[in-house]
Amino acid sequence: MKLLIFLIAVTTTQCSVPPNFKRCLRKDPEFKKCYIKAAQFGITQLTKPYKAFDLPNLEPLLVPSLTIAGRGGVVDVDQTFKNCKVHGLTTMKLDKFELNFTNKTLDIVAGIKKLAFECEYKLDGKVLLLTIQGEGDSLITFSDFRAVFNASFEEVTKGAKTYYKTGRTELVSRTGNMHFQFDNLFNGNKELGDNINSVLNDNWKQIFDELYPDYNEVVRRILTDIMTKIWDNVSLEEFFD
Ligand SMILES: *[C@@H]1O[C@H](CO)[C@@H](O)[C@H](O)[C@H]1NC(C)=O
Ligand SMILES: *[C@@H]1O[C@H](CO)[C@@H](O)[C@H](O)[C@H]1NC(C)=O
Ligand SMILES: *[C@@H]1O[C@H](CO)[C@@H](O)[C@H](O)[C@H]1NC(C)=O
Ligand SMILES: CC(=O)N[C@H]1CO[C@H](CO)[C@@H](O)[C@@H]1O
Repeated sequence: MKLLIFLIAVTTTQCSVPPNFKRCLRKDPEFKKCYIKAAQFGITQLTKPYKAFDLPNLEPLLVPSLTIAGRGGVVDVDQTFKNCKVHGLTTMKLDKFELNFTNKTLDIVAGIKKLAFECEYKLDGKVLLLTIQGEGDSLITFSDFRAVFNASFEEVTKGAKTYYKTGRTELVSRTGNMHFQFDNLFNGNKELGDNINSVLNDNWKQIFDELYPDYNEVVRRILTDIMTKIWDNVSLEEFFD
């Protein structure tokens, strides 16, 4: 799988906490409560680009290209998605957002009611033994999406400031439901297209399970990228002291 996310060059100079973000102080006895609220608020603020961080508007987030290669199994389909608009990231609700400064880790548990990928697609292969082929517009929607996301950091000192360089990130995700809509399958043959869309939707669970590593990796990369841009640009001192 190849992912091309945020290929724009970075031209950053000076940074600090974005003006519409809330700060929390480590010496505050309610520090933990404060920063989970601040993080939750911060997420809702990402509906505008933040140029200093090279952080685009996340609602929707534009992803130029995503590909998933067929490799046997019940979903043996070469899938190419282009010019994707990812909807729903800023509606993420945090259930847990916990920093451990000793271990240099961040654990997040979060939910997104509706996470939708609106893309131009090209499909070629077999799904559940049926031929699927076509290109056009598509909408793939994950409902009640749940994520457990963990990151570990390395401390990097620049002058008097300490930054968290993102190391390994892990994501485990689940979805309550999935809905597929591929327009113009089989060169616009409506009957065949409607039929395949129904088969996909009736069997969404099996398809999700089969493509889980790919879907999960797409979301992990997106979350890692957003998080990295913030931690790279704001020191711990600017965030918390
Ligand atoms: C400490 O960090 C490692 C990964 O760097 C992680 O596996 C472990 O669960 C963390 N421990 C705590 C207590 O957060
Ligand atoms: C932070 O991580 C350390 C291990 O590096 C662990 O001993 C400690 O309990 C963790 N703190 C919390 C609040 O989880
Ligand atoms: C990831 O986060 C979850 C939820 O906070 C936690 O239970 C789990 O131990 C973490 N795993 C790692 C490897 O840090
Ligand atoms: C000044 C600064 O730290 N800029 C960083 C902002 O984030 C981007 C993307 O991660 C980095 O490449 C910059 O170095």
